[in-house]
Amino acid sequence: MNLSATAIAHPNIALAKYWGKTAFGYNLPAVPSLSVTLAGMATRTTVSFDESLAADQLVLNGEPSAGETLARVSGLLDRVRARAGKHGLRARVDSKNDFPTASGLASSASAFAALAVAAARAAELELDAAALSDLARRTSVSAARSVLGGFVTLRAGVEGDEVLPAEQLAPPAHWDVAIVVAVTREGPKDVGSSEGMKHTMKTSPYTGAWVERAPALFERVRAGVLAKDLAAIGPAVEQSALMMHAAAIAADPGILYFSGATVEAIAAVRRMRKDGLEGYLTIDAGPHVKVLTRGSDAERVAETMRSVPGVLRTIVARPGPGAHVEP
Ligand code: 2P0
Repeated sequence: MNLSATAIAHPNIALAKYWGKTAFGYNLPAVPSLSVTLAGMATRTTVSFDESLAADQLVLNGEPSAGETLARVSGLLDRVRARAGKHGLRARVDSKNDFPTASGLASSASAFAALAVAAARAAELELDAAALSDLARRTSVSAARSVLGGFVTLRAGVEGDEVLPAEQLAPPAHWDVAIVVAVTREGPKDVGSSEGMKHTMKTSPYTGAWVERAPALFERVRAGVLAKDLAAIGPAVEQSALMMHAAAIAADPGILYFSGATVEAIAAVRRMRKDGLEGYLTIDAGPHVKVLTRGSDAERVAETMRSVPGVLRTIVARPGPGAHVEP
């Protein structure tokens, strides 16, 4: 019996941000989000259930890993074991990113999407994309989105939700856009997303405004993606990111993910637009700035961003597929 499978998943970038969980339910987002799953960068994860193992084992990018990360992995494996009726069976998990962890691209999204797909297949569970997305969401909300390809939405959790999967809004070929990542630091971030959003929700006086206004921004982004209208979507994309950061900055104590280079890059994007090159920024839980632009403008935007003081390098990413089992 070969209870082993390998899956590939790609990172995603949210154009309408998720930040904060609901007070009820299990790991449910407080606001709706919309993301683009990216091609070109991938996590490749192999899960092997093995009767001879006494405990789950995790190897991350070639190094044995334990503690909090292994506990999160085991949490997802426990759900798979419970569904498959394989309670006593431990697993070996081997996961590799082909992109650097400090690249400004969330590795937890692709990591837990790949883990969900590989673990379900290895346990011989027949789960559809919605069930796999819900499984990933229970460990990391953004991972629910990486299960699907192209343009992906995830609604906010409501009281009574038992399952909450992400859904594909449009396939990768729907719209020729690119995300230019301006990398401003090589190294780990200060405050992790889960911790940062929890602290924001608990202590920021702007939490109410964020949770109240995020759905309208999400709707604008959703309509703009469907209409392939960059000028319509852009201001909402920027406001979603800046409002999320404003809420975090106003927490007690404030969480500031920006560096000096982040601020320089924000100014550069605005200057670039004035000069006629259209691109809109978004920023995640780190100092890197990501610019949404037309596919045909991507290289020119990347060149502009590389000239910004403090920008170390750029990565050009385009819409890509959802998570899948490696044949
Ligand atoms: C997003 N981020 O929508 C937002 C914007 C970061 C900033 O989703 O606690 O790793 O595992 O659900 O998904 C990163 O948070 O947090 C994230 P958990 P997650 O992409």
